[in-house]
Amino acid sequence: MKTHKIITTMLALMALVVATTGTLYGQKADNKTETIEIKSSVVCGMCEERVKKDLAFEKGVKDVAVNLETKVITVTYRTDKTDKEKIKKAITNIGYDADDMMANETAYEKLPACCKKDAPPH
Ligand SMILES: [Cu+2]
Repeated sequence: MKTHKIITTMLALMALVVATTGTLYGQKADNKTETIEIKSSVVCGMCEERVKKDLAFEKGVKDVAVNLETKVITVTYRTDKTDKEKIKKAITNIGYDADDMMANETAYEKLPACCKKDAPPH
């Protein structure tokens, strides 16, 4: 009977340790995010959808917002998984400028005409 109680207590303590460690680790990972703003060349809602969809698959990216008026892409990412340069590169590979980085030419050519830089606002 006594042994049983000790084992139960030990199991309970172990569960507590695991739970606590898990929580601490989770918080630590959550704290390692950064939000950046990247000036881009998005034109319309299609661009917005395209950028959001493609960046969602990019490693470490947690959240993407596109402001079509200011042409700024706001990205929240995990600093332990990726960095600003990689995200900018990913944006250029979709066919859009990212700050000082120019859009990948091949990707840009594949964009519909309405989504190109020189397209009138619509
Ligand atoms: Cu577009």
